[in-house]
Amino acid sequence: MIIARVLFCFLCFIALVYGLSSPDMEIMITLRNSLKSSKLDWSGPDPCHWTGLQCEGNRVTSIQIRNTGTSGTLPPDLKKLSSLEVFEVMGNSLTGKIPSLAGLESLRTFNVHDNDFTSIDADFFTGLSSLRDVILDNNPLVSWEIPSSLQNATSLTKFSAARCGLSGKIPDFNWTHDFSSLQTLVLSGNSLEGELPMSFAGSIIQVLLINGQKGNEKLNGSISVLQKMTSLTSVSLQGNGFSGPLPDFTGLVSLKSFNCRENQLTGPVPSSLTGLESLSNVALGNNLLQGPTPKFKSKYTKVDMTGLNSFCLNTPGSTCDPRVNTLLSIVEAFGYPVRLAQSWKGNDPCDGKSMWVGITCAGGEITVINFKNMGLTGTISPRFANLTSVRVIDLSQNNLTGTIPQELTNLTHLTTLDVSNNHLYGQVPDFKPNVVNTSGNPDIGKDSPGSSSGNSKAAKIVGAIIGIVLCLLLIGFAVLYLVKKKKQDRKMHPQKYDQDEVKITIGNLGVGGSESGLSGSDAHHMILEDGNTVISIQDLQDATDNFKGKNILGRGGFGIVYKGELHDGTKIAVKRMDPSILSGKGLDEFKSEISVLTKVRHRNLVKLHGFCLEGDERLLVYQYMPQGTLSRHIFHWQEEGLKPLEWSRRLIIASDVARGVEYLHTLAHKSFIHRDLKPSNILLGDDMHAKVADFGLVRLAPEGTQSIETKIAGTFGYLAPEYAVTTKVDVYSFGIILMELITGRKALDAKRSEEDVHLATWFRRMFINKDSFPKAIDETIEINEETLRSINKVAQLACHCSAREPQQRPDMSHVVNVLVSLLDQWKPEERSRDSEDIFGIDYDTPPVPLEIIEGLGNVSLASTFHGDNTLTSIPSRPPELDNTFKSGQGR
Ligand SMILES: *[C@@H]1O[C@H](CO)[C@@H](O)[C@H](O)[C@H]1NC(C)=O
Ligand SMILES: *[C@@H]1O[C@H](CO)[C@@H](O)[C@H](O)[C@H]1NC(C)=O
Ligand SMILES: *[C@@H]1O[C@H](CO)[C@@H](O)[C@H](O)[C@H]1NC(C)=O
Ligand SMILES: *[C@@H]1O[C@H](CO)[C@@H](O)[C@H](O)[C@H]1NC(C)=O
Ligand SMILES: *[C@@H]1O[C@H](CO)[C@@H](O)[C@H](O)[C@H]1NC(C)=O
Ligand SMILES: *[C@@H]1O[C@H](CO)[C@@H](O)[C@H](O)[C@H]1NC(C)=O
Ligand SMILES: CC(=O)N[C@H]1CO[C@H](CO)[C@@H](O)[C@@H]1O
Repeated sequence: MIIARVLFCFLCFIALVYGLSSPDMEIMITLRNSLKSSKLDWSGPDPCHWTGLQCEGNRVTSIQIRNTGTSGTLPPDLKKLSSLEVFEVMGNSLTGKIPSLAGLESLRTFNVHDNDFTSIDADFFTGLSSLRDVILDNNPLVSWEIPSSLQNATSLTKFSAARCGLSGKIPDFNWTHDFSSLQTLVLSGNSLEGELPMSFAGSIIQVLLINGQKGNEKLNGSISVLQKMTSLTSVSLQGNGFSGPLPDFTGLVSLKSFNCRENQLTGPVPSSLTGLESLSNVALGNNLLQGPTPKFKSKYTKVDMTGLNSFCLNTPGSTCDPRVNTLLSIVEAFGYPVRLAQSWKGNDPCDGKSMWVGITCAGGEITVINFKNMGLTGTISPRFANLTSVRVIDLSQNNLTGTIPQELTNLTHLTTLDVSNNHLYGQVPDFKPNVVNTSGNPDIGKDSPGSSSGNSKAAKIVGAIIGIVLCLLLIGFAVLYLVKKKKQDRKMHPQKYDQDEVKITIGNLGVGGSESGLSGSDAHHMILEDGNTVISIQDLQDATDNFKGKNILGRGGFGIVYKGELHDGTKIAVKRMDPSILSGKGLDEFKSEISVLTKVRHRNLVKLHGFCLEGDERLLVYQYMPQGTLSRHIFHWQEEGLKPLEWSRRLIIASDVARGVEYLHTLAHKSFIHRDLKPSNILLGDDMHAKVADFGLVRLAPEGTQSIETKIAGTFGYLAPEYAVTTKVDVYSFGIILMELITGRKALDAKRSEEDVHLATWFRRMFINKDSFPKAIDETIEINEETLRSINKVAQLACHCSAREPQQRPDMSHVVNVLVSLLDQWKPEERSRDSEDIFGIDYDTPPVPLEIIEGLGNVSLASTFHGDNTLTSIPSRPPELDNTFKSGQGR
């Protein structure tokens, strides 16, 4: 008895020491001391057991204390939590500075909205290369600008900084290139000024809310760049100083909400907007819009037109007077100047009362156009020729470019065309004598502006010099490249050259994943990043007892997986490729796996320790996952002598897998499709958390391409019905896995009657009938009212995921949200028991995560198809939008 006690105490002591030795302990205690909250239970020696915290190993990965009435400050050295992935403290009363988290490479989510923070460091975003979601809304940060360090956050999908004291300009970053995943940009209710950066063109931004900038200087200039932002779904520009016309909306086929109220927009509402089928909300009031009052084609479009504009008539769709149309077509070439739009109201330019600026009439006909010195830019429209009665046109002292249109010579009554002091060029058409005055246009008579002979000679000489320099540079690079390539070849075949070479380069990778972003067979060379160890064949032979049969963990289509142990005691799983398939596809597969795994780091994806490419050997070394595959635990638990999985555990596994796949789908510059998701490719650790394995089939989906050439691969039963390989094929497979988790039945069960062979079909049938459904649930799951509710939700999700039509399936981010919210709803008692179960165990096992690779996939590689590569996700509509439509200032 005494011995047992002593032993127990000793174990406690060990656990305590171990707990305290967590590298995060010190900073977590500092954090605890700087926060005040009555709701958080942050007592106890192990931070991993504190409310709202999650750990992996003994490192804190997630801090989520939203809406907990917490006050206090954040410690300046918070970034010592170097494994932190999720930081969410929204809806509290935290004050002071948002400390720099520069360098936290794994940080994915940073959400501090609705607090009382007053400052943030300009280097906040430096090195945050995994950062996806940033939400800073509603904090009284004192005047700060969007920092240039944001360019380091290349994985950004959502940047929301509404009402948080931003000033200055929206920086002219290379938005499309640097933020190739950015879908949501919210900057409402700040004090931003300046113009929209032209580099927004081509971006995949879907939600752009920049309404309600305060102060005198607001966002201004043209909104023409929107035309090239074809992914936009929701736009609010309300309450700014934007001017110029509405752009062409033809390409914006997903646009649902467009709010441009309270700006200085001019020109007619284009038919590309009124005809937009996708549009459900549009608000145009309080601008200077011209032409006919728009009539929207779709009856589902809700139109808010309250407030003033400069439309010719109030009845939607009624056409304007021909003179109005002519004048509008003339000023179109000037970009619809604000000054004219302010003055030109109504439908009669010759109505003595309304006094249209620049227009003089006689007998209802326009006789004089006087636009002298109005700061006009743009060109002279040929449509002047429609003003058949005009006598005088004065366009002098503006900044007009282009040529004088030939059509103007048709104006038979024209006595004066004064275009003096502009920047016109080209031949002057033949007018009657003394009609045209072109003085003060330095380039008039020349073919193009600035083509004076002296200049062009100088330019030619400069051009020649630049050409020569470029040639020399090119030759230099070519030589360098050849030298480098030779070196790399040498590294490729170390046995041929030098056995001591450490860094290995693989040529002709089957997929991209190289820094250059090359994909397909175009990718030439990839230097593996530091940190991926090359492990020698000798070490692997030692580790696996020279690949002894007793160490075999599994067999797959491409080779055998062995269990092993390195000299330092690290347990590993070694995937040894079958020599017979080392060439061709097998090798491609192997290389693709390396290139993907070295890029991909996520706690729900299996980790690659290292690899070995020596002689004919092609070996991958993974962490060992002691609990094996998910199939073991849901289909074979009886044979294996395991306990069946509880529902809460299944839910956790499902959300782990969903997170892993979501990550794959939304990687920074590239998106990966797994294509062979199934329970034998899902591995469990001792903490019973899941990681997705086997990226052998993952192919890089090049960004921006609508279709990719792909090989069809995968496992029957999990394979989506369509040929097109998009991220939605994984969503389908995931739906099937959810069904398996619910029923304990395999995707294909040959023992069943013919109509029930396919799990998906059977499941749907059972699910439709609420009475029969409980019979479909795995009988090892203990059902009570609450579990049943949860299972029902998951069943619904499973059906949604495995919908026949890919576009009907949700995105993985939606799936993650649903599962996480189900986990959140779990009974508190269940949860605390569960989290002990998850995290407590970490201190009993060695710190090295142990994993295995199994299920290399009975994969067939078949013909080539073109697929529609759907990579974007539609974010749920932000609450922001509804408010901005109503209040305008976005408060
Ligand atoms: C953005 O970066 C890409 C790649 O570096 C480059 O091709 C492109 O011209 C850049 N765009 C702008 C507007 O600088
Ligand atoms: C936009 O506003 C700035 C001041 O913030 C001003 O200098 C600039 O001329 C304005 N641009 C336009 C096109 O109105
Ligand atoms: C202007 O003239 C062109 C041909 O000269 C004609 O097709 C067009 O309908 C006219 N536009 C208006 C607004 O009168
Ligand atoms: C006209 O252009 C010149 C340079 O091209 C510029 O300096 C001047 O400010 C411009 N004037 C107006 C009224 O825009
Ligand atoms: C001028 O008008 C005549 C007929 O009225 C037409 O044939 C000709 O094309 C017009 N010229 C231009 C340059 O518009
Ligand atoms: C042409 O315009 C210039 C500048 O406005 C003026 O000085 C000159 O007198 C004009 N020439 C004629 C012939 O009207
Ligand atoms: C714009 C910016 O802050 N860039 C930084 C990105 O990160 C590297 C180091 O990781 C810095 O050197 C850059 O200055």
